[in-house]
Amino acid sequence: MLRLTRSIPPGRVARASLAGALALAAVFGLMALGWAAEPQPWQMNFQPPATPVMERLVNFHDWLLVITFLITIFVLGLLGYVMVRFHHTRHPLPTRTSHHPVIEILWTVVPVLILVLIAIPSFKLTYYMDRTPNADMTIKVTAHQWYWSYEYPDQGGLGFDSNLIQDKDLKPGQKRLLEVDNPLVVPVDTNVRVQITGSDVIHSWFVPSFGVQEYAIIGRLNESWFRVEHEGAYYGECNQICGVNHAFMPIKVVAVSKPDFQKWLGDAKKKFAAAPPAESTPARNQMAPGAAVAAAAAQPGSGEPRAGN
Ligand SMILES: [Cu+2]
Repeated sequence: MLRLTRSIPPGRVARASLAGALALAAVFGLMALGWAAEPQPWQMNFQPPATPVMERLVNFHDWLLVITFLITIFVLGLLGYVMVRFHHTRHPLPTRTSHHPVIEILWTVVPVLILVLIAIPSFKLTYYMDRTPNADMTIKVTAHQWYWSYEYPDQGGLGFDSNLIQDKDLKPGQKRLLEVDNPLVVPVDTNVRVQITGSDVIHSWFVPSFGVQEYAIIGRLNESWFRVEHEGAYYGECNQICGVNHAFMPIKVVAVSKPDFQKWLGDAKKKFAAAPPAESTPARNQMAPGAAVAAAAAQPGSGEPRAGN
């Protein structure tokens, strides 16, 4: 059985976001609320990181927040000093100074140094996120108006479509607008290379707790990667406005233990071999009548050949 429970140790989350939470608390009197692998009402911060990439993104964000906080306090202090010290009651005769080379060099060089200080770890992280040098498995994601299809090229071309579960079909406990019929299932502690493409318009495969956001573009194969550290269900959405049902193509990734993944693979191969996924049938999703016609007109010839078919 797939386990859908979340199990991120609170200590790790707390450490990762400590600096950010402290800074936020100092400024706004707020603490980070609502840690979960899906969006929460009134959420103020990131979802808890589920991959090393997202952990690094959160740490980098927290570090930037501290720098931003210090700069803001410094500028506010200068402003306050000028307002008090040079108030016309205290300083009736304004100075005629118009240039001060030392200060001018300082206020040019110091911000440049700060930017360089930020750019170095930023570039390092960008390259780290970009792709994994040692992928354990590959998954191909194809975006359609308005659903996703997933393929496992390493697993004999296993492939299936992932569609939103309509409100009327939701079972108790299922999340509205986030739940799908066939989630993407991956093993934990595995470097998963994701290749992402599109079949009609530009979409974007975005799973916030993974730190993965990759455009799905027709005729291009974009790449990203993730390594899920804990079993659980992780939710995302298309985040590129892609048409009338853009909001109705959620992403659900279920991470399971390696033995459970093998078990799932066996079942899935049987299930999806019995009912091979139809390629790009635009009318199946909830769709406005006019959009169905437009999408159907855009479809012929644009379908991706599916591995294994
Ligand atoms: Cu989309």
